[in-house]
Amino acid sequence: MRTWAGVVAAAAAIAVSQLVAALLGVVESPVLAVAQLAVQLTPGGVAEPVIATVGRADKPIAIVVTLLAIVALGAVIGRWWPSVKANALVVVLIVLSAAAVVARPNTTVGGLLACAAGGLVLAGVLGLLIRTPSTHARPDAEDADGRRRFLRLSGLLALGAVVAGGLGEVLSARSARRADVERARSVLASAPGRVPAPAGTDLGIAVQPRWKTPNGEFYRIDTALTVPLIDPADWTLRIHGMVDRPMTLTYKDLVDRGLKDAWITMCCVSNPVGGDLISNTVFSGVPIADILKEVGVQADADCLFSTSDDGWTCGTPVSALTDGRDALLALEMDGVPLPIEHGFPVRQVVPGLYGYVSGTKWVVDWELTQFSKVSAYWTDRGWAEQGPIKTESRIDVPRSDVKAGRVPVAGVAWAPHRGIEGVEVRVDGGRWQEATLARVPSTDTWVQWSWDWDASEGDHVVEVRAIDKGGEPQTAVRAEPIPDGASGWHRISVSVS
Ligand SMILES: Nc1nc2c(c(=O)[nH]1)N[C@H]1C(S)=C(S)[C@@H](COP(=O)(O)O)O[C@H]1N2
Ligand SMILES: [Mo]
Repeated sequence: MRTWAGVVAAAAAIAVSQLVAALLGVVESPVLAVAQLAVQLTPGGVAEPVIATVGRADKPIAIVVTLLAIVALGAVIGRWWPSVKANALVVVLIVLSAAAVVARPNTTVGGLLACAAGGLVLAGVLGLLIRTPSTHARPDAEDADGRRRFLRLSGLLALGAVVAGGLGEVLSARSARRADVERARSVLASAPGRVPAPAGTDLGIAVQPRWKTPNGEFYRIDTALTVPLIDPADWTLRIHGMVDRPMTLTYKDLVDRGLKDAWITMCCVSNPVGGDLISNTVFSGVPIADILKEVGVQADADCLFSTSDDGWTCGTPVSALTDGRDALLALEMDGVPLPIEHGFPVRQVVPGLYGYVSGTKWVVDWELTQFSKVSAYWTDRGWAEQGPIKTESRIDVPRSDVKAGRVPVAGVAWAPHRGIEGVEVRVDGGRWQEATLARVPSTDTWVQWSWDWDASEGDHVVEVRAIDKGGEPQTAVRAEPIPDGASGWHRISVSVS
């Protein structure tokens, strides 16, 4: 009974804190702040396999685990109620959630009030429930009347919690804010597919992913449980640190400079061999090199340390931003303003570097500094400071078992900014055979390849490897994504009948 009372009290506390947060216009409620902090405190070695297995479900899972943890804590507090211990735990819960709120960027007093409200409701509901006869005077006695009263009361409270929580969701400052930002996004110039994919980039093989990834299929990786919602009119990028002329840019400043289009393949360092955390599209933005020239980067600054609106950080080598490659402060992808999930209003994209060291979404702050003085979100968690994308190749076709005879084998290969010179395929460890390559507009994108296989009946293993334009073959050495990206040949097993 006490445990149940604790559960109900915790549910009521969560609901009320959500409601208070919504009423006070808090964009990130205490529950979300706690979940986000838990994500941040998860060591890289744990995060990596979790992301690899659950993929995009990582965000709802983090929130559900947080809710369950709070409810479990409520159950413990209920068991101990009333006691000094139980009260102390309530205080601990308030302090911890308040700490989580404060630890997040954009903290408001409303968030702290929502924490306090949650704690008070927890204690209040327990006080109410556990004073009822069935749990107070003789908890084990068969006091049917008291029992019924307890159930009715806790049922009512549980219902109230659901209603309050639901109301909080409806009133949620977040959904209103999201609608505002979507509106702001929709009035910006937009021409989906404005830049068509260059001719010959697609081999046109059925079931193979297109060379240009549609925005809706572009892979997504970030630590944001709820995405930052930024009105472009409010967006600024503050540039400071080891520069001669610090400055702050607005969205309009970028638009006024004119946008450059560049086809860029982005890849996540967590992409396993054969994985799909890689996509290709045309980004439009202002060359980062131009902006760095304007602010005057000091000679001994080797790192652009960028911070997003949600506090995520990233260290990018200044050399990769100023060596002439199409490193962009991007406003658009595939002709439309960045989708909110992909960094609206402004993000970075740098050809040749994994996203964790280059692709800051919702970027708001640039500090020119030195790698020896800073450490970024993922380097803090065991990933390498430098993250050039490794040469890799993947087999996409065939996807299932095939009939004997002529079988198209096809996929993609990439060595962004070095470029792909050739792709080779072999069957059952035999001789490497040269695949045909599709065209590409630059060295910055992946390239489609295909090879015709005269398949004989039986079980076969097909393998692929790429050679970059420097003549360097893709390594056969298997490496896990941690610390600087997976390597090894992708192989598939095919049954031919
Ligand atoms: N603000 C922010 N930017 C971020 C991240 C993040 O967690 N937060 N993740 C990075 C990583 S690890 C990758 S691989 C790319 C992914 O970009 P996408 O989601 O648009 O594909 O974004 C990068 N930028
Ligand atoms: Mo990533």
